[in-house]
Amino acid sequence: MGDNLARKILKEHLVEGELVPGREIAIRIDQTLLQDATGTMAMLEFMATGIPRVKVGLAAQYVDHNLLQTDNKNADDHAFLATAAQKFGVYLSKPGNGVSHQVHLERFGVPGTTLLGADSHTPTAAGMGQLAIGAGGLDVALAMAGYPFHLTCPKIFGVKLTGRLQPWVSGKDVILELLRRHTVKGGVGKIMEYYGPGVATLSATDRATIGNMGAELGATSTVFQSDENTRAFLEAQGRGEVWRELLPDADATYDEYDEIDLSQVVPLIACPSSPDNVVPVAEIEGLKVDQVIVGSSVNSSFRDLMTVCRVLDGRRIAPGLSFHINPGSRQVLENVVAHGGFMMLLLAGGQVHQPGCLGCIGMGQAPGTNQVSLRTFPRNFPGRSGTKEDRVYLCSPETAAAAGVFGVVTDPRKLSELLPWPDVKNPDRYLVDDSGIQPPPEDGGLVEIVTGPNIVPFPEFPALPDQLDVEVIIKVGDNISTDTIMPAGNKVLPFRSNIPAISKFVFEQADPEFAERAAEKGDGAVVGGENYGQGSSREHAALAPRYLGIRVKIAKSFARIHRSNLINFGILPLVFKDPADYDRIKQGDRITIPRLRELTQSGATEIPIQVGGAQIVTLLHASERERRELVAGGLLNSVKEENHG
Ligand code: MIC
Repeated sequence: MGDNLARKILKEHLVEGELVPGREIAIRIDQTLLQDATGTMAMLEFMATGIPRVKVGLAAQYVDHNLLQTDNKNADDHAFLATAAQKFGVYLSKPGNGVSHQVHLERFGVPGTTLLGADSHTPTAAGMGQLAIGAGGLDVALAMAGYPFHLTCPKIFGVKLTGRLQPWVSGKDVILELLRRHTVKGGVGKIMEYYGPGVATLSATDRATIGNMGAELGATSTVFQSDENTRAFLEAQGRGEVWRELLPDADATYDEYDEIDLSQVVPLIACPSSPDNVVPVAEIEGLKVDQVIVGSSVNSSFRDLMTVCRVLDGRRIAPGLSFHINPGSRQVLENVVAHGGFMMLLLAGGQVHQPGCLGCIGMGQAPGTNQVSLRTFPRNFPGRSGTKEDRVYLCSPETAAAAGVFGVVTDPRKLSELLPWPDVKNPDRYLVDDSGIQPPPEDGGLVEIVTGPNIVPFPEFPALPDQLDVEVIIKVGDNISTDTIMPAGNKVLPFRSNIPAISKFVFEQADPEFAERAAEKGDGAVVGGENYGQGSSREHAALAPRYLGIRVKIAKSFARIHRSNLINFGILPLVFKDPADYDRIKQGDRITIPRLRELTQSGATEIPIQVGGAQIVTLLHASERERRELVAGGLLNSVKEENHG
């Protein structure tokens, strides 16, 4: 029985445990990625380890989220990151140089290596044959410090691709098809591995798109083979020497299995407000569109943008519609300019923005009330755009371009009536300009870190008490995303390095009084449904509630990264043994958890809790290591304990 590719890479990197799905393993990390919104906190956490220089093969710090400088805060954070990067041996990708995922693919990714990134879309690097995993900032900080990364050994979900995509259909439609079939929970606890003859028909950037949005399936990672297409992309980047071939064994097996005939995939669109609310574009044709945005975290590559340029060439954007382009990197922008695409966009009436995440994380580009916005972004969780009750749809660049021309949702295959399918390919040789990347000096010892007033020291948390007596501060439903727990956007993101300040925004959209109530009550609990904490890797969705006194979250199930983040900051992630018990708890109830410390320490799985007069059984699925962290009051406390014996 042969090995699949994910297993091969895991085997090569395994430092603890056995590759048995469900068991805890630890893997060696070769590269790390931080972006600025998660990076300031992660950098502070790295500093707390006291290690003078990063111990991974390559560490990169991107500034791509907090690009608006409306006061000192973001600029202060950038100065902090730039100087800390120099001091600790980290490559810095400066503001305007692009989105971490695209730039990492272009300049740093190496096939067959592991990449741990403080961003859930880190698996974009699947396009490069990397095993890339999104994690909380603290996990990445510890990987930078040379610690292995612990995770639950995932199942490997093999997706066999056959056939070839039809004109006007692209990688985005493939991942939307998977989301349609398997939902936002379908990948939890799994690595998605694409294999079969259809893979060779997909470019590195189409694979990157599919990898990026594997995060929307809840998957731990996504893996693609490293083949001639990977080599072509690396050679076009002038980095051909890092290529190596990586394939699954011919008789590889998978824990789960699905198959997609690429020739049968049609243009798809995710409707408000979940990435798995997917229908064929044809089904909602004619819906008036007010705004279109192409680019940001995903679908911001040369091929994607140039496809849009070619559609718009010699045409005008439909009246009344605003059409935005957010290039994935300066390199993409330079190459689009060199191929004449920029002029096509400008003459068509498009708005071209600087490379970065921008509206994808609610940094500007919010739609107006009741407006329909079509975006090639990966997420459309409620309110993420910055507008309450927003109507955000997710689609391919082809579908976005068709809406730009017709002003209404249109199956992009109808563009054939106006022009031949452009079939844009990535260039054989990109224009490469690394002036936006600042390499670290050989010795950063003398570099002084600039710490502005927005950088507030990391809060300290006490150890787990013997018993908890808490009030349920909020009860929420299924699939609550970290955008609901800890919103992003222009108003909130600048506080990512200031936990006391950012904690005021926890659950702001769902319940504006949450933060005040939680702080007033002292210790508290949150009750949730299935897949609680899906979406981003932002550890602030655990750290800020913990700061407000949340000690326990009880849910029907948790999303992977959020669950780890909860443990990292000493919040107990308890799961209802009987999901029906969810209905027996309401907001305002008092919960007592006797012998909690003892039960956590002893390895007990069942943790009985008392609600009013009744008893409910909850489960604590946690490894020995995680239990130590919970008892210590969080991962940093437990690392400090270990280091001081
Ligand atoms: C996202 O798409 O939600 C982000 C912005 O990339 C986040 C990171 C963040 O919240 O800082 C992610 O996916 O992890």
